[in-house]
Amino acid sequence: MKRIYIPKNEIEGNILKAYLESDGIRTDISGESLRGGIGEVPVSDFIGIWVDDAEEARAVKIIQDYQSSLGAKDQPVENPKRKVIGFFWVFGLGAGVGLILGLLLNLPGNEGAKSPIESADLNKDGKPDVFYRYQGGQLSRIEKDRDLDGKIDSVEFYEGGKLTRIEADNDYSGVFSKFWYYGDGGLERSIEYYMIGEKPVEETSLIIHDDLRAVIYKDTKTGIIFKSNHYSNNHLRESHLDLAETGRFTRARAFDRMEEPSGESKR
Ligand SMILES: [Ca+2]
Repeated sequence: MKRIYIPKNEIEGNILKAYLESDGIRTDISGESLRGGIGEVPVSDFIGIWVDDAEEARAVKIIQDYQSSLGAKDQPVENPKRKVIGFFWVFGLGAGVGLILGLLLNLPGNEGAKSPIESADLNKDGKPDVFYRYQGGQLSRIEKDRDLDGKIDSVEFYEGGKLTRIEADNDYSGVFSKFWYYGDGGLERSIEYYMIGEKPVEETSLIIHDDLRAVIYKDTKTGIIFKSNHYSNNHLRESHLDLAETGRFTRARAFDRMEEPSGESKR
């Protein structure tokens, strides 16, 4: 086995592993710690992506293609645990901001003051349901209460006037569980958290130039990727499965243009 790459973070490591394995290259991400608890893995513990010596050239090429398709842009380090805390933080903040704003906006003499926050009342019930927050004169955040229950359920983040991220509570449960990340090429990645029975799932979609390329399903309790779907021209072409969560894909399915199964192999 040969180490060919040190991923920047867990997500990149998992995506690359899925990519390489979908091309039939046996891949190990070193460090069993990767399969440990969610968010407990410091970036420095990532020792690397390993492949068989004979596959080195092919694997390096696949990784280079992947990177150039991303524009070799530095992504922020993802920390899943921070993210989970993130939703609650945003949710709490949203509720808090809503409350404070409600008070502020009702203060007499506040009109005309240069506030870093503007709001709109879309359903005209007298209560604002969209908040625009500014930092240094620039839009930094749009917070929305889409179901009009008084709680923020979607937050758009802006940097330099450009949308960088959306966080949403799509089922209005009070937990922000869906995240979209935008780069120069538009939507690059989305992550959704949900349960399949007792299994907490993190579903990561990778989009390159408006094309869905891969969707990776991870059990966040075990840290194991149990399914990796690969697309071309937005059609599902391959699915790699590790339903027993052995840590290695044990089954691969191919799909035809109609997304009907056209072949299956076991390892
Ligand atoms: Ca709401």
